[in-house]
Amino acid sequence: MNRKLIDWPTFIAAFIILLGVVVPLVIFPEAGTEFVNKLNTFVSGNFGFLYLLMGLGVFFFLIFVAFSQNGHVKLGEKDEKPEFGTASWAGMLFSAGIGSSILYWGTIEWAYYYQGPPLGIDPSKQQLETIQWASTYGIFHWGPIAWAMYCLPAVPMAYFFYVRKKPIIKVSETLRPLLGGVSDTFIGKVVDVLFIFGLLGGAGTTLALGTPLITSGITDLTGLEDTMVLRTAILLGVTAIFALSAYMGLNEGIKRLSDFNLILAVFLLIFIFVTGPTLFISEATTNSIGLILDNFFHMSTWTEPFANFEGFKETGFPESWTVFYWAWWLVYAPFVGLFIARISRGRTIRQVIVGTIVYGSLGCLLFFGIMGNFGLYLQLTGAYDVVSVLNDQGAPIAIISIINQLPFAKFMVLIFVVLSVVFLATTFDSSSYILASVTQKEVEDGEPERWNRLFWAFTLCILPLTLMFLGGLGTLQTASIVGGFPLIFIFFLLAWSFMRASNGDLKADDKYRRKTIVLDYKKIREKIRQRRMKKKGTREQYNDETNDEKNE
Ligand code: NM2
Repeated sequence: MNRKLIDWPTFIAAFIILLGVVVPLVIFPEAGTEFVNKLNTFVSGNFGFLYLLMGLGVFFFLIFVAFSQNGHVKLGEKDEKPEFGTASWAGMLFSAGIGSSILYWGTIEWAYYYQGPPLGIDPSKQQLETIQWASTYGIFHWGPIAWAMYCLPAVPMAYFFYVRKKPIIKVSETLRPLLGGVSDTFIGKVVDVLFIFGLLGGAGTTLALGTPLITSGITDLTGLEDTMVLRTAILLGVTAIFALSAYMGLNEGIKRLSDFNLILAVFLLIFIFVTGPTLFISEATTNSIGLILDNFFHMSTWTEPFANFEGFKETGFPESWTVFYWAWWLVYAPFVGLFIARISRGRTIRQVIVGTIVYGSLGCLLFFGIMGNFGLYLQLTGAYDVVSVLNDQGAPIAIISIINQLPFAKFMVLIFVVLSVVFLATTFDSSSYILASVTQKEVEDGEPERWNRLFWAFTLCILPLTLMFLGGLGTLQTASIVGGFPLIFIFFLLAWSFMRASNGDLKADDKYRRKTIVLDYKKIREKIRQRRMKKKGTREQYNDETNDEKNE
């Protein structure tokens, strides 16, 4: 254990911030909840549009970067090969950024939209529009804009780490071209730990959704009662798995678990696709792609501004769904960005951007298209009334009962439960890994200290667990979503800092190239001159010799 490697101010500040948020919630649960809820209503009610604009802005910014000169820049040496093959890279990226929530929302999100449709559609009529949007909107919320948000911090961080060769990936380091020496002060530390708080809340949301899902599955399989003890046992079991994976490191642990995760996920998806309504799933998913492409701008900017005028009724859909989702992706983004940066050595910036957005969105499209449309099909054909189960018994039971409609039901529920555990673990192992990296001054051989990884693995789990027991987990989630608000501005700074640094480097490169071309040109002229001289010399010699012959 090398204590010198730890960046103690950041480490301690991060820990104190976490305790500073969690302890008051435990001591003053009611006052804390009221305060945080008010803040949340204020932020998402008044600044929801900023989240939407940020999402759209980030997406177009990255497309611009990918296809500009900056996109050609290689993260590493010019002739370096990617550290991980594309399949492993895409798999790790997906497993880190996506947790068990995709199994949760992928299966059930449509049922919420089916009852409370978007875009001002009248919810009292179960019309075609309601159904198509129910099948589509989830794909949008887990689509290209969301993945662009994950990618934005990755690009500057990877750039500074691999191209400018800074020894550590940190937000403050990445902002140095703008902030200069301020990066080393208290403000730099605040920027570095801010995202840890957001991550804790985002992870708390993930755990709060994932644990009941896993317990419902286990209850269904074993007949055990869904109690707090069972939930705690499950959480500790999951923690043990991801702590081990983070402890073993990037290649031995995280990559292996992520490969396993993908194999299991592909099996589940293929099974549902083949044994379920294959044609319906294919058609509904294709239809959704068209709907999203047609309405991309409308969906990404829909703010319901005219609700409450002229008797239109406000649905609250944009705040409760799109803005909430963007905020949730946003609080995860610095961590996923750091992780993407870490695994992208040897790729070009364009490959990172296009790969993250395309593979990420495609992966989510498969989950939502296959699992969501399977549930929707059960509802529409009357084979199973998912909506009633959802309303009467809650989402986790509704989800497990959808899986129960598959052939070999119990076996598939088992696969679903194992997959939920692994999906949770693959998100948490990478977050512990990253938390350990940012609380160090330097990482030896690219890997942070093992005890540091374990420390964060347990912290990430124990704090939400405490709140789950004592109440206040919901408040923490809301708090993190609000707490992530400043990230909108940090995103802007990250983009700016990257453009400044990379344009500067490109210009310097250009000058160097031009200089070398001029130098080369000078060299060539010199060579030609020498050759001419030589020729002239030989000609003169020849003339001299022939003259001599003549004279003889
Ligand atoms: N996001 C992708 O719970 C999870 O699956 C982790 C959630 C931000 C909605 C990420």
